[in-house]
Amino acid sequence: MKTVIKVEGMSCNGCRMSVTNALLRVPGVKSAEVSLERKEAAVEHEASVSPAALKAAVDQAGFKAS
Ligand SMILES: [Cu+2]
Repeated sequence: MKTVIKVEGMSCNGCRMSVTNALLRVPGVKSAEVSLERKEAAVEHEASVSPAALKAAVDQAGFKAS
């Protein structure tokens, strides 16, 4: 499954890596491609992973997911 979420608050490549790593730590996530320019994250994951869990991980990392 693939879910694309909007991510607010990223300003540099460090932010991008923080968001990427936060998403990769969610169990069931296979890959995460985060774009600074588009302010979004494309996440490849198993069906057991809910969009809410992905957004929560981003929020906990200090950013704003929607
Ligand atoms: Cu940054």
